[in-house]
Amino acid sequence: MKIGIVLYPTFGGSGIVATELGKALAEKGHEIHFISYNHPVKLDHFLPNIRYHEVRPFHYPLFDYQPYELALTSKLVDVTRYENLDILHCHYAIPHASAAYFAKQILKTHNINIPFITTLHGTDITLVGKHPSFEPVITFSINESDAVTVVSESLKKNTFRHFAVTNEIEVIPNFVEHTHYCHDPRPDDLARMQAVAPNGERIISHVSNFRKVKRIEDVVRVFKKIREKIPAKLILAGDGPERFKIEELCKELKVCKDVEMMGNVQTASGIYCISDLFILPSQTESFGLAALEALASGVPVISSNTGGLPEVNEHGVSGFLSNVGDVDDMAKNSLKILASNETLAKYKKQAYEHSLKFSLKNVLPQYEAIYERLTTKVVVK
Ligand code: GMT
Repeated sequence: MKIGIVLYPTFGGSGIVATELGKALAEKGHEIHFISYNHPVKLDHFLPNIRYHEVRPFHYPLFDYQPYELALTSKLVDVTRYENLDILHCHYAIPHASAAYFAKQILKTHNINIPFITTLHGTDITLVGKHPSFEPVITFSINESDAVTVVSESLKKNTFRHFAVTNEIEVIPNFVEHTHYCHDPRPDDLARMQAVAPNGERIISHVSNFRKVKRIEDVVRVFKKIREKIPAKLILAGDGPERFKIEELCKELKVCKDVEMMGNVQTASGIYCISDLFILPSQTESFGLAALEALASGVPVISSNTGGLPEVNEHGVSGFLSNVGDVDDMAKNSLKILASNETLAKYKKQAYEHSLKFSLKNVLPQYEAIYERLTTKVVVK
């Protein structure tokens, strides 16, 4: 099948899921066409059946705002026609789903009827999409999509709560390819572990895009409480608007010497590989892909109990859930896991086993089934 995947090329979870999905589909023999404004950060290898098409808005001095959505629409029309695509798969509603709808209408005038599927990832619904400047367009594009998927049951509920959706919504959870994550640290991992924690300190980590919604200040506060009881180091990976504030907080709490700020990393698997615990205390989280990546590396997770996180992190099994902002409870649960080598080993094992539920081989066929369904019947909308 020839599949156009429309995505954000950045480190955000939706772009990562879209890229990994495309790569896995290509490995299975599908022809994949990634469409975005930049080379996707996770598209680090090429297969003969993967192509990348760049959207470049035309700059004209009259425009205070470059009309990206129109450039994307034209690109979707162009790629669909010239590459004979069978289906478009949009990751993140804004502006991908509405551009796909518009492209579909244009393609009808060329006697091409292409179905499009929209995968909602979270902030396109919970934070950005429901804003009045987007809401009517989002509602319309969700209802006009030939299929709609969301990454968790929680996001499905939120979508119905915030938008007048009449279309069916299917839940397909995010996934991991377990072979991309380490289980037994190799010599270079052990060397990194030695560099971060030379005296065998416990290694705690957090990976995100450093936006306010991630509540990274809670990570630092939980870490301070852990470190008051046991020797520990904290790795913070990622970059974003909160970074400066977090650097200041580390100074204020006098934990800087035990905190490693990594900035953006191409792949976080090397960090999970040496971690004993992963903390994700988000204000809202439709899924929490980073938590799943940690679990897949056998790292237990301390998270908030918001949104889709309870679907990813099983309380008392793969880690623990606490109310948003309850740093005392998060620290208490962290210490429970880190209490001894035996408890840590138990939770590590349970974390890994729990993550198998989200393995690529279970999730990929669910997307393929939708592609099959939409391309075998003629959809007239
Ligand atoms: O907030 C982020 O981490 C970025 C954002 C995105 O759109 O890329 O992530 C959302 O989609 C991810 C992939 O499906 C989910 O794992 C994240 O939970 C979700 N973020 C939020 O809901 C805040």
